[in-house]
Amino acid sequence: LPDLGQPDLSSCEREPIHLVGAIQPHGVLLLLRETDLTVVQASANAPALLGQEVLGRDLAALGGDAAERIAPLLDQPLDALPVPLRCSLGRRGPVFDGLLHRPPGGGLVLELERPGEAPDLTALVERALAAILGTYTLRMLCEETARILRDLLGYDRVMVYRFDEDGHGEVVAEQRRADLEPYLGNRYPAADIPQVARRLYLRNRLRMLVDVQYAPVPLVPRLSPLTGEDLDLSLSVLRSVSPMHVQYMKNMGVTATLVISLLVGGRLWGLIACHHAAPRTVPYPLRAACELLAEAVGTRLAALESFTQAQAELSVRRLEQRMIEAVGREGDWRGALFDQPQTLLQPLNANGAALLFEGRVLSTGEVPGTGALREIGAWLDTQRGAPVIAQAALGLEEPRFAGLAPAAAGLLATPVSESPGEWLVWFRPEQTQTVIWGGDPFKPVVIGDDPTQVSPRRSFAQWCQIVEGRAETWTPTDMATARLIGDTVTDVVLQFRAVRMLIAL
Ligand code: BLA
Repeated sequence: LPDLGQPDLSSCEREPIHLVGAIQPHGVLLLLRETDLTVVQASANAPALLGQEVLGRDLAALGGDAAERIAPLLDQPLDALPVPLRCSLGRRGPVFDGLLHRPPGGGLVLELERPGEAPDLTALVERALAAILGTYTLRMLCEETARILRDLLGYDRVMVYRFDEDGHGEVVAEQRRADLEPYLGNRYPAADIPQVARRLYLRNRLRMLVDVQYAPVPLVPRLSPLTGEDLDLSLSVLRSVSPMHVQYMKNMGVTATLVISLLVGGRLWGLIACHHAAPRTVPYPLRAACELLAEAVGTRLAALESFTQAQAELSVRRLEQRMIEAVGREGDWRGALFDQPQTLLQPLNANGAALLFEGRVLSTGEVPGTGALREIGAWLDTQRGAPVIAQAALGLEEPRFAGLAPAAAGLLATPVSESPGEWLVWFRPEQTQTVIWGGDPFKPVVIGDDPTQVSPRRSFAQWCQIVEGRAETWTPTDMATARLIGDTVTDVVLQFRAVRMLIAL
């Protein structure tokens, strides 16, 4: 393992994973000078796999058609996405699946893998795309995604892993070999996937770890002669994986992985993570198909997320309608807010809600007692200014409310009038309260100082420590919805008070 200094989580962020100077052994990497396609740097396994010395020689002289096939590609940028290049290398040269890109600092990186058996993909991809487009809830989409990928790739386990607002992960869908322990519902702390890796996964959308037992193959010479620095392997498919992560996979009993980024609106929404107990490679055409499918999943995720938001807005409109009707019928609007609690709770994914209005308290679901609610109202008055007040860890922020967790660890509030003490408040429980886990999540785990003892159970224990006293963080969408409800109620309150004044006259 690299010397990362003190064994703490910040050390993970200091590992430059794209500058490892080594690849996995299932392929060959060549760095070519652009002007004459001379090989200036190569993975140490090149002579063995290509049957000849390559350093210092130009590609055409090595035999095969690689040089010819590269020539017409040279006017492309090649710096965002590697292009596939099926080519042969050597006299009676074997055929390779090649990928070509331009790393920062110049030159061309050509990565070669022996092609494997790939099924006829057209029909498979068409069917998978239809299945993805046919889903109409996020859950259904994630489950379908895991099923499609497992059918297509045959890994023992396929998980859809979703990031929350704080970067923590949750396994939201899973397909697995029947005898494996389920990971569905598992949570992992953000630190399990360092920021450097997440940034990389925005650009390099699919990573394959073929065999955790591999010996990394160094690049020769170690530094790129074109830059005098480590070759930037950000876009490389063969890049040697961080030893920290390899150790994690070993501790988990996993031998091979394939992980695909799920992007929504340019942000890393989550990952599709495939695990296998034996070494496993996926040939390039099948990987390309998976990347395409992940792209479609991302597009569908975006559509379903905005649909969910539109539905939340629609249900606020209905709520407004019901409040106005209630004013006409009962002379009061408050009942309408609470007679169908789900319309109040569901759009905000909250477990409880309370209304503080004209000295009275109405509530539904899991909420603190009336005394505590009044105290919260008084505290909210000191926080006035913003249209919504969001606290994921109320008790950590305001110790006198610490006793409200775990049932009401997080609070989202919006004023319903100009008057002090008049608020609509939603509550969320501590995150650990909502976890479902196949095994026993609360089985004690000792967290030592040894950072190589990384494993899912230790991660879960770490996550529990991190989120202690914290509810799931309110998202910008939650805040927008709360504001919409708050504004709607404020309007109704204004009308209600105007009507009451007229009647009093
Ligand atoms: C990367 N860690 C990752 C990745 C995942 C996880 C999914 C991305 C791997 C890829 O894209 O190929 C974590 N994987 C999990 C978890 C599960 C899983 C939690 O399947 C549970 C089911 N990891 C740590 C710690 C460090 C760390 C403490 O837990 C830091 C010292 C590092 N994780 C780490 C690094 C990478 C990583 C450096 C990048 C690996 C790479 O791309 O080279």
